[in-house]
Amino acid sequence: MTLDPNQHLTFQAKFVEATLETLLATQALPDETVRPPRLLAAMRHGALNGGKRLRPVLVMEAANLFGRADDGVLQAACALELIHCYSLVHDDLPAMDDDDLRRGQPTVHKAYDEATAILAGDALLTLAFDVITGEAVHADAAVRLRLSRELARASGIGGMAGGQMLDLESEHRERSEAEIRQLQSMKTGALLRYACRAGAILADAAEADVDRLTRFGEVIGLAFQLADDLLDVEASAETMGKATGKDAEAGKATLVGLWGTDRTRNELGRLVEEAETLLAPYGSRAAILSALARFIVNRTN
Ligand code: GRG
Repeated sequence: MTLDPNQHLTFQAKFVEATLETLLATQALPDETVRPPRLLAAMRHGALNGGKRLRPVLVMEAANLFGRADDGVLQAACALELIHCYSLVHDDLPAMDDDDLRRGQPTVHKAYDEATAILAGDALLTLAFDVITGEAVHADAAVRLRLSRELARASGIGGMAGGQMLDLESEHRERSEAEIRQLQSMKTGALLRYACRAGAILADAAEADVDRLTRFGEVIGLAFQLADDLLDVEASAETMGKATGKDAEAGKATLVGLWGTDRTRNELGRLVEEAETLLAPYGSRAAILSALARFIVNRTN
Protein backbone atom coordinates (compact mmCIF):
# COMPACT_ATOMS: atom_id res chain seq x y z
CA MET A 1 0.00 0.00 0.00
CA THR A 2 1.32 3.42 -0.97
CA LEU A 3 1.91 6.29 1.44
CA ASP A 4 1.24 8.95 -1.17
CA PRO A 5 -2.04 10.32 0.27
CA ASN A 6 -3.27 11.36 -3.16
CA GLN A 7 -2.82 7.88 -4.58
CA HIS A 8 -4.16 6.32 -1.41
CA LEU A 9 -7.29 8.47 -1.49
CA THR A 10 -7.84 7.51 -5.13
CA PHE A 11 -7.35 3.83 -4.28
CA GLN A 12 -9.77 3.85 -1.32
CA ALA A 13 -12.22 6.16 -3.11
CA LYS A 14 -12.87 3.37 -5.64
CA PHE A 15 -14.36 1.19 -2.86
CA VAL A 16 -16.49 4.12 -1.71
CA GLU A 17 -17.62 4.76 -5.29
CA ALA A 18 -18.58 1.10 -5.81
CA THR A 19 -20.55 0.97 -2.56
CA LEU A 20 -22.37 4.24 -3.31
CA GLU A 21 -23.19 2.82 -6.74
CA THR A 22 -24.86 -0.18 -5.06
CA LEU A 23 -26.72 1.99 -2.55
CA LEU A 24 -28.03 4.15 -5.38
CA ALA A 25 -29.16 1.26 -7.61
CA THR A 26 -32.44 1.29 -9.51
CA GLN A 27 -33.87 -1.66 -7.62
CA ALA A 28 -36.17 -0.63 -4.73
CA LEU A 29 -35.30 -2.05 -1.30
CA PRO A 30 -37.79 -4.07 0.77
CA ASP A 31 -40.39 -1.62 2.18
CA GLU A 32 -39.61 0.92 -0.52
CA THR A 33 -42.23 1.13 -3.28
CA VAL A 34 -40.39 2.38 -6.37
CA ARG A 35 -37.36 4.59 -6.85
CA PRO A 36 -38.59 7.34 -9.20
CA PRO A 37 -36.01 7.48 -12.02
CA ARG A 38 -35.66 11.28 -12.12
CA LEU A 39 -35.07 11.53 -8.37
CA LEU A 40 -32.63 8.64 -8.42
CA ALA A 41 -30.76 10.20 -11.34
CA ALA A 42 -30.49 13.51 -9.45
CA MET A 43 -29.25 11.70 -6.31
CA ARG A 44 -26.67 9.86 -8.39
CA HIS A 45 -25.59 13.14 -9.99
CA GLY A 46 -25.06 14.59 -6.50
CA ALA A 47 -23.29 11.58 -5.03
CA LEU A 48 -21.41 9.81 -7.82
CA ASN A 49 -19.71 12.75 -9.42
CA GLY A 50 -16.13 12.55 -8.34
CA GLY A 51 -15.65 13.97 -4.87
CA LYS A 52 -12.38 13.35 -3.05
CA ARG A 53 -14.18 11.00 -0.60
CA LEU A 54 -12.09 12.37 2.23
CA ARG A 55 -14.64 11.75 4.97
CA PRO A 56 -15.35 8.08 4.16
CA VAL A 57 -11.65 7.38 3.73
CA LEU A 58 -11.02 8.89 7.17
CA VAL A 59 -13.66 6.52 8.62
CA MET A 60 -11.95 3.58 6.91
CA GLU A 61 -8.45 4.57 8.05
CA ALA A 62 -9.50 5.30 11.63
CA ALA A 63 -11.21 1.87 11.80
CA ASN A 64 -8.19 0.23 10.19
CA LEU A 65 -5.92 1.75 12.84
CA PHE A 66 -7.76 -0.37 15.42
CA GLY A 67 -7.88 -3.49 13.25
CA ARG A 68 -11.20 -3.35 11.41
CA ALA A 69 -11.55 -3.22 7.61
CA ASP A 70 -14.66 -4.83 6.13
CA ASP A 71 -17.87 -4.08 4.29
CA GLY A 72 -19.58 -2.81 7.47
CA VAL A 73 -16.96 -0.08 7.81
CA LEU A 74 -17.47 0.82 4.15
CA GLN A 75 -21.23 1.04 4.71
CA ALA A 76 -20.77 3.41 7.67
CA ALA A 77 -18.24 5.42 5.66
CA CYS A 78 -20.74 5.76 2.80
CA ALA A 79 -23.52 6.83 5.17
CA LEU A 80 -21.34 9.78 6.12
CA GLU A 81 -20.52 10.55 2.48
CA LEU A 82 -24.26 10.54 1.63
CA ILE A 83 -24.78 13.23 4.28
CA HIS A 84 -21.86 15.24 2.88
CA CYS A 85 -23.27 14.96 -0.66
CA TYR A 86 -26.75 16.03 0.48
CA SER A 87 -25.22 19.08 2.17
CA LEU A 88 -23.45 20.07 -1.05
CA VAL A 89 -26.61 19.65 -3.14
CA HIS A 90 -28.56 21.90 -0.75
CA ASP A 91 -25.67 24.33 -0.25
CA ASP A 92 -25.55 24.95 -4.02
CA LEU A 93 -29.26 25.86 -4.25
CA PRO A 94 -30.22 29.42 -5.26
CA ALA A 95 -31.59 30.03 -1.74
CA MET A 96 -28.18 29.24 -0.27
CA ASP A 97 -24.88 29.64 -2.12
CA ASP A 98 -26.46 29.73 -5.59
CA ASP A 99 -23.71 27.85 -7.41
CA ASP A 100 -23.79 26.54 -10.98
CA LEU A 101 -20.71 24.35 -10.73
CA ARG A 102 -19.69 21.60 -8.31
CA ARG A 103 -16.89 19.07 -8.81
CA GLY A 104 -16.47 20.51 -12.30
CA GLN A 105 -20.04 19.70 -13.33
CA PRO A 106 -23.39 21.51 -13.29
CA THR A 107 -24.89 21.50 -9.79
CA VAL A 108 -27.93 19.26 -9.26
CA HIS A 109 -30.50 22.06 -9.54
CA LYS A 110 -28.85 23.18 -12.80
CA ALA A 111 -28.77 19.67 -14.27
CA TYR A 112 -32.35 18.97 -13.08
CA ASP A 113 -34.42 21.66 -11.32
CA GLU A 114 -34.71 23.15 -7.86
CA ALA A 115 -37.54 20.99 -6.57
CA THR A 116 -35.73 17.83 -7.70
CA ALA A 117 -32.48 19.03 -6.09
CA ILE A 118 -34.24 19.65 -2.77
CA LEU A 119 -35.78 16.17 -2.90
CA ALA A 120 -32.47 14.59 -3.94
CA GLY A 121 -30.78 16.16 -0.89
CA ASP A 122 -33.62 15.02 1.38
CA ALA A 123 -33.45 11.47 0.02
CA LEU A 124 -29.62 11.29 0.31
CA LEU A 125 -29.88 12.41 3.94
CA THR A 126 -32.57 9.85 4.70
CA LEU A 127 -30.71 7.07 2.92
CA ALA A 128 -27.69 7.79 5.11
CA PHE A 129 -29.65 6.82 8.21
CA ASP A 130 -30.98 3.68 6.51
CA VAL A 131 -27.38 2.70 5.77
CA ILE A 132 -25.80 3.53 9.17
CA THR A 133 -28.40 1.40 10.97
CA GLY A 134 -27.69 -1.63 8.75
CA GLU A 135 -26.73 -4.88 10.50
CA ALA A 136 -23.39 -5.08 8.66
CA VAL A 137 -22.20 -1.85 10.30
CA HIS A 138 -21.72 -3.46 13.71
CA ALA A 139 -22.91 -6.72 15.26
CA ASP A 140 -24.00 -4.88 18.42
CA ALA A 141 -27.23 -2.86 17.96
CA ALA A 142 -26.17 -0.53 20.80
CA VAL A 143 -23.08 0.47 18.79
CA ARG A 144 -25.23 1.05 15.68
CA LEU A 145 -27.53 3.22 17.78
CA ARG A 146 -24.55 5.21 19.09
CA LEU A 147 -23.18 5.72 15.57
CA SER A 148 -26.61 6.78 14.28
CA ARG A 149 -27.24 9.25 17.09
CA GLU A 150 -23.78 10.75 16.77
CA LEU A 151 -24.28 11.08 13.01
CA ALA A 152 -27.58 12.90 13.60
CA ARG A 153 -25.91 15.26 16.06
CA ALA A 154 -22.97 15.98 13.78
CA SER A 155 -25.32 16.72 10.86
CA GLY A 156 -28.22 18.47 12.51
CA ILE A 157 -29.08 21.65 14.35
CA GLY A 158 -26.10 21.50 16.72
CA GLY A 159 -23.74 20.44 13.93
CA MET A 160 -23.55 21.01 10.19
CA ALA A 161 -27.06 22.42 9.55
CA GLY A 162 -26.74 24.73 12.56
CA GLY A 163 -23.31 25.83 11.36
CA GLN A 164 -24.75 26.60 7.94
CA MET A 165 -27.42 28.76 9.60
CA LEU A 166 -24.79 30.69 11.55
CA ASP A 167 -22.78 31.06 8.34
CA LEU A 168 -25.77 32.43 6.42
CA GLU A 169 -26.29 34.92 9.24
CA SER A 170 -22.65 35.99 8.93
CA GLU A 171 -23.07 37.75 5.60
CA HIS A 172 -22.11 41.41 5.91
CA ARG A 173 -21.78 41.07 9.66
CA GLU A 174 -18.76 41.23 11.94
CA ARG A 175 -17.85 38.01 13.71
CA SER A 176 -15.31 37.51 16.47
CA GLU A 177 -12.62 34.86 16.11
CA ALA A 178 -14.44 32.72 18.69
CA GLU A 179 -17.70 32.99 16.73
CA ILE A 180 -16.03 32.07 13.45
CA ARG A 181 -14.31 29.10 15.08
CA GLN A 182 -17.58 27.90 16.53
CA LEU A 183 -19.56 28.15 13.31
CA GLN A 184 -16.81 26.46 11.30
CA SER A 185 -16.42 23.66 13.82
CA MET A 186 -20.13 23.02 13.28
CA LYS A 187 -20.46 23.60 9.52
CA THR A 188 -17.41 21.70 8.31
CA GLY A 189 -15.71 20.39 11.45
CA ALA A 190 -18.53 18.22 12.79
CA LEU A 191 -18.53 15.69 9.90
CA LEU A 192 -14.73 15.37 9.87
CA ARG A 193 -14.72 14.90 13.65
CA TYR A 194 -17.43 12.25 13.27
CA ALA A 195 -15.44 10.47 10.55
CA CYS A 196 -12.45 9.89 12.83
CA ARG A 197 -14.52 9.13 15.90
CA ALA A 198 -16.84 6.73 14.06
CA GLY A 199 -13.89 4.77 12.69
CA ALA A 200 -12.60 4.15 16.22
CA ILE A 201 -16.08 3.25 17.51
CA LEU A 202 -16.66 0.83 14.61
CA ALA A 203 -13.47 -0.99 15.56
CA ASP A 204 -14.35 -1.17 19.28
CA ALA A 205 -11.36 0.98 20.24
CA ALA A 206 -10.91 1.88 23.91
CA GLU A 207 -12.66 5.13 24.93
CA ALA A 208 -9.30 6.85 25.42
CA ASP A 209 -8.52 6.06 21.78
CA VAL A 210 -11.97 7.25 20.65
CA ASP A 211 -11.21 10.53 22.46
CA ARG A 212 -7.78 10.81 20.86
CA LEU A 213 -9.21 10.23 17.37
CA THR A 214 -11.96 12.74 18.14
CA ARG A 215 -9.35 15.37 18.93
CA PHE A 216 -7.46 14.39 15.76
CA GLY A 217 -10.73 14.90 13.81
CA GLU A 218 -11.22 18.33 15.40
CA VAL A 219 -7.70 19.42 14.51
CA ILE A 220 -7.96 18.30 10.88
CA GLY A 221 -11.46 19.80 10.71
CA LEU A 222 -10.06 23.22 11.53
CA ALA A 223 -7.13 22.65 9.15
CA PHE A 224 -9.57 21.65 6.38
CA GLN A 225 -11.57 24.85 6.83
CA LEU A 226 -8.48 27.07 6.92
CA ALA A 227 -7.15 25.40 3.77
CA ASP A 228 -10.58 25.83 2.14
CA ASP A 229 -10.66 29.53 3.04
CA LEU A 230 -7.15 29.97 1.61
CA LEU A 231 -8.20 28.21 -1.60
CA ASP A 232 -11.29 30.43 -1.81
CA VAL A 233 -8.95 33.43 -1.75
CA GLU A 234 -6.13 32.07 -3.91
CA ALA A 235 -7.29 29.26 -6.23
CA SER A 236 -9.06 29.52 -9.58
CA ALA A 237 -12.52 28.15 -10.26
CA GLU A 238 -10.93 25.86 -12.83
CA THR A 239 -8.71 24.00 -10.33
CA MET A 240 -11.45 23.93 -7.69
CA GLY A 241 -14.27 22.75 -9.99
CA LYS A 242 -16.50 25.35 -8.30
CA ALA A 243 -16.71 29.13 -7.99
CA THR A 244 -14.08 30.82 -5.77
CA GLY A 245 -13.93 34.21 -4.05
CA LYS A 246 -17.42 33.50 -2.67
CA ASP A 247 -16.65 34.44 0.95
CA ALA A 248 -15.36 37.92 0.11
CA GLU A 249 -18.24 38.40 -2.35
CA ALA A 250 -20.77 37.58 0.35
CA GLY A 251 -18.91 39.73 2.90
CA LYS A 252 -18.36 36.65 5.09
CA ALA A 253 -15.92 36.83 7.97
CA THR A 254 -13.32 34.04 7.83
CA LEU A 255 -10.22 33.33 9.90
CA VAL A 256 -8.10 34.02 6.80
CA GLY A 257 -9.82 37.40 6.49
CA LEU A 258 -9.07 38.07 10.15
CA TRP A 259 -5.48 36.76 10.22
CA GLY A 260 -4.19 37.21 6.66
CA THR A 261 -2.60 34.43 4.61
CA ASP A 262 0.82 34.29 6.37
CA ARG A 263 -0.59 33.75 9.84
CA THR A 264 -3.09 31.24 8.40
CA ARG A 265 -0.26 29.23 6.85
CA ASN A 266 1.63 29.25 10.18
CA GLU A 267 -1.47 28.04 11.96
CA LEU A 268 -1.89 25.26 9.37
CA GLY A 269 1.68 24.14 10.08
CA ARG A 270 0.97 24.11 13.81
CA LEU A 271 -2.21 22.08 13.29
CA VAL A 272 -0.36 19.43 11.26
CA GLU A 273 2.16 19.11 14.11
CA GLU A 274 -0.65 18.78 16.63
CA ALA A 275 -2.32 16.12 14.47
CA GLU A 276 0.95 14.18 14.28
CA THR A 277 1.50 14.42 18.04
CA LEU A 278 -1.97 12.98 18.60
CA LEU A 279 -1.13 10.03 16.34
CA ALA A 280 2.36 9.47 17.79
CA PRO A 281 1.28 6.67 20.21
CA TYR A 282 0.24 4.55 17.22
CA GLY A 283 3.60 4.78 15.47
CA SER A 284 3.82 3.69 11.86
CA ARG A 285 0.31 2.15 11.98
CA ALA A 286 -1.03 5.74 11.75
CA ALA A 287 1.15 6.72 8.79
CA ILE A 288 -1.81 6.97 6.40
CA LEU A 289 -3.87 9.10 8.76
CA SER A 290 -0.89 11.35 9.28
CA ALA A 291 -0.37 11.63 5.50
CA LEU A 292 -4.08 12.48 5.11
CA ALA A 293 -3.71 15.31 7.64
CA ARG A 294 -0.86 16.72 5.54
CA PHE A 295 -2.91 16.22 2.36
CA ILE A 296 -5.78 18.27 3.85
CA VAL A 297 -3.43 21.17 4.53
CA ASN A 298 -1.65 21.03 1.17
CA ARG A 299 -4.61 20.18 -1.05
CA THR A 300 -5.13 22.18 -4.20
CA ASN A 301 -8.86 21.51 -4.72
C1 GRG B 1 -26.97 22.72 3.41
C2 GRG B 1 -27.33 21.71 5.70
C3 GRG B 1 -26.42 22.28 4.69
C4 GRG B 1 -25.13 22.38 5.00
C5 GRG B 1 -24.13 22.83 4.07
C6 GRG B 1 -20.93 21.54 3.88
C7 GRG B 1 -21.73 22.74 3.80
C8 GRG B 1 -22.83 22.90 4.77
C9 GRG B 1 -21.55 23.67 2.87
C10 GRG B 1 -20.53 23.57 1.83
C11 GRG B 1 -19.93 24.91 1.64
C12 GRG B 1 -18.50 24.78 1.59
C13 GRG B 1 -17.86 24.91 0.25
C14 GRG B 1 -17.83 24.59 2.71
C15 GRG B 1 -16.39 24.48 2.74
C16 GRG B 1 -15.94 23.13 3.12
C17 GRG B 1 -16.47 22.04 2.27
C18 GRG B 1 -17.52 21.22 2.87
C19 GRG B 1 -15.96 21.81 1.08
C20 GRG B 1 -16.36 20.68 0.22
O1 GRG B 1 -15.85 19.48 0.75
P1 GRG B 1 -14.78 18.61 -0.04
O2 GRG B 1 -13.64 19.49 -0.47
O3 GRG B 1 -15.65 18.27 -1.31
O4 GRG B 1 -14.44 17.40 0.76
P2 GRG B 1 -15.62 17.01 -2.29
O5 GRG B 1 -16.22 17.55 -3.56
O6 GRG B 1 -14.21 16.54 -2.48
O7 GRG B 1 -16.49 15.97 -1.65
